[in-house]
Amino acid sequence: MSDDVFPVHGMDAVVFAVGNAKQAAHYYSTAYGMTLIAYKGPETGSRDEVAYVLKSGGARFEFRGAVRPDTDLARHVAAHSDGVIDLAIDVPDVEAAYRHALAQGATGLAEPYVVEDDFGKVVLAAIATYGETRHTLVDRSNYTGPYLPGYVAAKPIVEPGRRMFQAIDHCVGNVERMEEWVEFYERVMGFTRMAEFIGDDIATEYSALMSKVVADGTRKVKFPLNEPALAKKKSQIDEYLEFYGGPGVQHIALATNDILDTVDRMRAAGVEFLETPDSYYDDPELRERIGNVRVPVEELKKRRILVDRDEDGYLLQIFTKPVQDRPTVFFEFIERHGSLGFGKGNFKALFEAIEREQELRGNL
Ligand code: TYF
Ligand code: FE
Repeated sequence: MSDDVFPVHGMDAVVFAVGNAKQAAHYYSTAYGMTLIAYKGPETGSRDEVAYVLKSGGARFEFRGAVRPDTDLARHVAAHSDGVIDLAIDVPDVEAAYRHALAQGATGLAEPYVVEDDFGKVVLAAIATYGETRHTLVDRSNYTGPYLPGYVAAKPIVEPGRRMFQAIDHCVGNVERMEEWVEFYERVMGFTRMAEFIGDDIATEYSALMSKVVADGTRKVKFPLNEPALAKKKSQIDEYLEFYGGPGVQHIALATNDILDTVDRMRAAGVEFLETPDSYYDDPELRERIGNVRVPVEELKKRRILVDRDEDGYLLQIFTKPVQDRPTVFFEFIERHGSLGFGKGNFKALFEAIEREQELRGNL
């Protein structure tokens, strides 16, 4: 028995609105090792937009592109550039989740509805979250098709190789008032605050942001929320808000079992990562702080992978540079060994690396 007011199974998909979905599908296939599984477009009866659905293990991304100019999707891309429009959540009961959310004050964007084809049926509904982002609530437990009715199965763009990540670990939002959105997830989804946060102590010293994390009861869906903090320097969150044109998804963290291999192959494919300075690895306190990890620090240093330990275990993590023209959305790769945290011990080094990039862009 569970008294969870808003049970979830996990993330269903991250949906991106992009200027060129065809090329995005190619990039995420060749550089992120993802596999194209489904498609819709004019040839399949979708007149106004194309969509490419890619997966890597249990992680699913959808890239949507406008075929016609005067559509909401085209407007979204013009306003925000490439970005995340939907953090879709897999729930056991869409109707119950949607009713609960609305009763708790959420804005409904789509009443529960059923879509069907020969593969079965899917129940969907949608609620609004920060900025122009939404949460589609999905129950696909009675569906065996490639993605959703309306999409056809598609062949991989390149020969599928070893995958580079297997799950969505967490999805981070940049907002103007973090506490407002923490309370939103507590109230609307019954999520709870996780221990890790960046308070104004760390904020004023070097991060220039405040951050809190909410998660569902099973910790399968984790949403950190950042807000800009007044610090010595212009906040990276302000830079995001300015260039994205409002609140939105800042980064998606992807779980990998072999971050060394992931980084090696992604770098070889041309993916750019934040550069951590040598001093991070040469600091004698690092080895003390992290204790025994599965690889020598030298191997981490070679690849600029960060490491952090807490009472539950340790984690390895690395961040890409922004993946579109604007300094907005980026990715994190994370290999967890017991730790449930987000790399608190790395915040200083991480935010300094981000600020070096901000400075190069003339935005500091
Ligand atoms: O998701 C997190 O909280 C960590 C830390 O701009 C973090 O990845 C927080 C803010 C940020 C980059 C990383
Ligand atoms: Fe993160």
